[in-house]
Amino acid sequence: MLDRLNAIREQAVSAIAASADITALERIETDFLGRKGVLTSLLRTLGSLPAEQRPQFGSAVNALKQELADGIEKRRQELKELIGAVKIAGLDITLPGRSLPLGRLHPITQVLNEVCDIFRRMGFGVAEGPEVELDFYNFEALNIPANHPARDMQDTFYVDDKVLLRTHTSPIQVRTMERLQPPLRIIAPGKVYRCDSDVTHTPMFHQVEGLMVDTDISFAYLKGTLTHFIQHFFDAKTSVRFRPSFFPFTEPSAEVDIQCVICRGKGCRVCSNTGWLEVLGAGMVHPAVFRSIGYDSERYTGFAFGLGIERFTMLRYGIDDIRLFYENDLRFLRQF
Ligand code: 2U9
Repeated sequence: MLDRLNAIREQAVSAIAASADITALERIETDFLGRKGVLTSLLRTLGSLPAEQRPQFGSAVNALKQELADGIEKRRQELKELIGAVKIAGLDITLPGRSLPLGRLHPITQVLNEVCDIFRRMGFGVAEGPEVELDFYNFEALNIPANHPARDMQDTFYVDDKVLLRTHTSPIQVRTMERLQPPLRIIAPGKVYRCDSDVTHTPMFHQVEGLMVDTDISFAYLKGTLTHFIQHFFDAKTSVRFRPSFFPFTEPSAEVDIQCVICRGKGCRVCSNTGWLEVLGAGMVHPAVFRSIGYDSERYTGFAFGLGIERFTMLRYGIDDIRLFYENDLRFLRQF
């Protein structure tokens, strides 16, 4: 019986010490000392003990009751002082906690992911590469001649004679072709750098380029793939047109326009009253590009394209100043 009393003491003492507020303490008081509590129930069994043991057991239970009542009272004072001190410090610990601010993806990242997802669903793999590149991968392998304006110091950030910050993600495709044989179907997303800065240009921006190479890839593949992409990104009814153009790395080349998403083709400030917006550049890979990385240009054909993510994001959300993306103003960024 005395062992049982010791076990009860141990249990109660540690519960009292662990109680963090008055409510928890009052629950302990009821459990051990209340009318239906552990010790009261124990006293009720007194009658079943041999008469000579009753006085000793009864006084042991009463002593424990007193001991626990004292312990509970002491803890009650401690908790009251603690709460008083916190209140004096100007804290109300009964208020609900503040929720942590939740971050989100930058609008450029959201649109970049969305563009990549559309091409992934068409079976394109995603390739990446270095932002600090060799002149060979950024220009030479892409049939961009030594006197081309893109190579000018005014347009490109050079590290030294042979090293530069990539001006497009095309070097990713060149490196991939060096590594793998056709058939090839990849997109190349990433940051690119150009010496340029105004309301529609920043020195760093994001591109997604794409490349498909096999034995019978025609211009029809290019038109079909890009029309599907545009009608998924903008609207299934968006009109698309292909205009002849020129790039050193593609022949023939085209610029791709969509019906203006702002005025629906009626003519406005954004489309300079033409009703059309240029959104992509594309073309059939120039045979000289295939030759520079060792593909048989008689056997293989392919198409390539490039787009600027900032431009797509501005058109999607009707934003007219590209610099808003890079000012880190939370009032702007929280809208996406
Ligand atoms: C390889 C061969 C060909 C990628 C291409 C364009 C056309 C193009 C611009 C769009 C807007 C750049 O961000 S932008 O200013 N891009 O017009 N890019 S074809 O052609 C390649 C790439 C890699 C091996």
